Amino acid sequence: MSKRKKPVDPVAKSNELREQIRKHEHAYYVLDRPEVSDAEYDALFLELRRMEDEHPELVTADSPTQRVGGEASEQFAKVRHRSPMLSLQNAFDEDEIRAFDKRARAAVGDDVKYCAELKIDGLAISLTYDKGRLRRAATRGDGTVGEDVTANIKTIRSVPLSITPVAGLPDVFEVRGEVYFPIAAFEKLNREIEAQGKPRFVNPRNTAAGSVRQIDPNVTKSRDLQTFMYTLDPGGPCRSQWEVLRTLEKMGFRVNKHRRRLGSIEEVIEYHAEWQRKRHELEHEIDGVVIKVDRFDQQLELGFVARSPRWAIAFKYAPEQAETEVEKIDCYVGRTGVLTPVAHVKP
Ligand code: 0OX
Repeated sequence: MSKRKKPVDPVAKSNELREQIRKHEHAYYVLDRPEVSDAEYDALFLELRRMEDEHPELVTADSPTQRVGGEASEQFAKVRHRSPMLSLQNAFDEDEIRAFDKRARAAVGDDVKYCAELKIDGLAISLTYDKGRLRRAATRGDGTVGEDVTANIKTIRSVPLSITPVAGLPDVFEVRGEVYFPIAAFEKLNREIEAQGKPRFVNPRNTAAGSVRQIDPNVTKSRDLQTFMYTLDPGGPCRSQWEVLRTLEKMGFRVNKHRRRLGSIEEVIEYHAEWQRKRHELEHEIDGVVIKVDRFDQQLELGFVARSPRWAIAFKYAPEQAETEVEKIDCYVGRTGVLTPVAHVKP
């Protein structure tokens, strides 16, 4: 009998992908306990997005492609963001980046500059200032409603409790950016944790998220978290993303210094390649670079699709690979008798 490959049923396949992605998102965003690597998750997401692009009739209102983010935890007060916290569309290769450039130029003309930033692998936060003082800090949550983590964020030394004023900003404004775990601090924490005979934390990103969502701010304080800020809303005197970064710096925020203003998509591709080579020289993890159409008037023209700006894109890096040794293999027997082997590898 000849074995023939079963044709893929797009409805069943896309439903299955959505279920898998939902499960991984819950593990990652709600429980801070990832079950797969970011690369595996990205691959599933990309497969679903491509299927939905090809068969738009398959898109469901609750598809993970229709939102990005997690659910707010029950432990903290919920806060509604003044404007939704946007998410970034991802590009995984040069073709997708060139297509982004083409779409941008088609909409706003050829006089485009890009603000290129490193994509910090942390968690997004929003800081609300009122008359120059930090009034509230919130996590992204689902983008519309986040969690009030003010007491915890205030323990991070790089977050200004009051800012250096700049002309042209209203009393109340928001600053957004990333909280992350510096690699050295993460290693130190894991050494301490291991000395106590407890299991190591899995990765800096999830440990940062867990540290921000501690009930006791003293725990957050002990974790040596860091920040990089990149959004000012409203923009006040700024006319471009480049000016925002400079202004945030003047106001006292920590801003990443490796940003560049680039005049062509070829330079963007070079910037991406340069940081792929140099990423290990950094004191934190990055999972790509972020490209933003620099001028605000052009951003306005480009607008949004769903909850992603059409003027920005994340140009992601392929997963990291390294060799290790398997130390032992445990075998678990599931409820139905299914065996699940689990390999323990050297960190
Ligand atoms: C980062 C990062 C994330 C925010 C909303 C539209 C553009 N992880 O470093 N997001 C953004 O910008 C988004 N910039 C970044 N540098």
